[in-house]
Amino acid sequence: MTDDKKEGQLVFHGRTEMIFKIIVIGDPAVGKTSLLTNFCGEKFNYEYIPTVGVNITKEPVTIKNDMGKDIKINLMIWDIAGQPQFYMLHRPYFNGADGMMLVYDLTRSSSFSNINNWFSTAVKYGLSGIPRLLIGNKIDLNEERKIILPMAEHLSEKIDAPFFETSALTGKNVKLIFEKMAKLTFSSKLEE
Ligand code: G3D
Ligand code: MG
Repeated sequence: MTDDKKEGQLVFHGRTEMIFKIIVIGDPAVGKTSLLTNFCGEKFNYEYIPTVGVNITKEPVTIKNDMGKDIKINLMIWDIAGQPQFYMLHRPYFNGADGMMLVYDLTRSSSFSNINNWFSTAVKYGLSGIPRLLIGNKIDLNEERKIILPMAEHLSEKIDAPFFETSALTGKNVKLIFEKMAKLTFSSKLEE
């Protein structure tokens, strides 16, 4: 790790660059890793942290602040590694998260109902106050859809998480959700 990284771990890089920890949670096979690979593209580069059972990748996103000035946000994105034993997540995964993406597969009802459990777990670890997004992935499989919009909108209100539908396969809305996550975390830090 470079000195630069160490110092920048939490917040400021000369005022215009910030780094946030984002966790991506949801049932196996909903497309969490695929969303990341689609977003990060060819330079996708994971660092595997065996003790926590996660892959971590860093991706810059540029957003505009209220003054119209460009702000570079580095998203440090934590993705659960494949092995089932790691789905029993523990504290280090959640610790210090600045934002969370709750992902379900819109063709699979169980992955949608489990969002409540994923959210409760995050709350249990003290993350009730951080920005979050509700993401229905695999919209390219619209004909096999099980989760209709009113259901998702209802949950979105209940857990206070803006809702988007994406496709990691076609890339639809993928960039949008990561930019939205960057904006929400940035705004929440300003309020602190
Ligand atoms: P996970 O990280 O949540 O466990 P993965 O999920 O990203 O590993 O994806 C699980 C499977 O769903 C993969 O298929 C992947 O290609 C597929 N998938 C992910 N996102 C989408 C999507 O938006 N649309 C469609 N149609 N498929 C998607 P395989 O066959 O490789 O297991
Ligand atoms: Mg995965």
